[in-house]
Amino acid sequence: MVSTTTTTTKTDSGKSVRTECTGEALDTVKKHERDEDLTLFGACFSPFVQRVWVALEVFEFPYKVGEVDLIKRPRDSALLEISPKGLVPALKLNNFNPPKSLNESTVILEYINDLAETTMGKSLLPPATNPYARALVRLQCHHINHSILPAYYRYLQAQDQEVQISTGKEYHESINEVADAAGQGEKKTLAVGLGLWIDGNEDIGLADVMVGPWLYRSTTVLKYYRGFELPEGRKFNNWLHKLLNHPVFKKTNSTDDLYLESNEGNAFNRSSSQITKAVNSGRELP
Ligand SMILES: N[C@@H](CCC(=O)N[C@@H](CS)C(=O)NCC(=O)O)C(=O)O
Repeated sequence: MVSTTTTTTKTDSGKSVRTECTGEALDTVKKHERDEDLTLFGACFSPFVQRVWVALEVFEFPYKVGEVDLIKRPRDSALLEISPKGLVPALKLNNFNPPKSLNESTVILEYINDLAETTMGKSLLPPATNPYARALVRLQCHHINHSILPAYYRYLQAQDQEVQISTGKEYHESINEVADAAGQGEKKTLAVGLGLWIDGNEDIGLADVMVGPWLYRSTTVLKYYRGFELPEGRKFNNWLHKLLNHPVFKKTNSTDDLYLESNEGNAFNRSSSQITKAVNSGRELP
């Protein structure tokens, strides 16, 4: 059920994004302060960064994590060198001379997964011997990037109550569709590698990593600012529980207050982020 609770019950206190992780995420940052072959440039509140961070933790690659102050970003030439649009996540590959870099969370995720497949035989995807199962997971990922994420931000930024209701329904629907796709994938292919959706499977998969940060923010940010409730049902609840309580997910999660505070600007549609501007002008997400 999409509640009609709106921002009218909340007051804009003018808060901005936070710049230091809290809770378990802070403990994880402290364990990754030494220089390594991989440096993750991130921001503590960013769901796109969390995707990449989760993958680094899944495969236990040695990495260093560095916080970027996105408000001061234009002056942060170190970030612009490795991420031309000034977006996080960005990954610096220090084992090349000179170092190379990557940006775009989906591309970085695929890179990390390729590294894991070639160096340790582990993967977030079904085995390469089942290309159809892999393709189904990639379809889910496509839906996450092209339907779920835009719907999430349209909903979070909507100020008018009617628009909040319609965008909330659209977001709810897009989550149901990814769950349906997971269910169909389960019927059509081997369950191996299809991630936490499969009963009894504890191995996190690519689609789990891709959508997890937004599902978590649905239970905190969207719940708080919009009264949003995720879809219900035994299978969905079981999936959500396994995903949000997965050790790698928890290790990269800050405390709820950080996400609520950092998203106040989005919820009152006054953030100066590239996502906010894109949504307001009807453009694709950056
Ligand atoms: N398509 C990009 C989106 C990344 C993105 O929008 N990151 C936000 C943080 S959540 C950012 O860096 N914002 C800085 C800005 O708006 O200038 C990805 O998947 O990596």
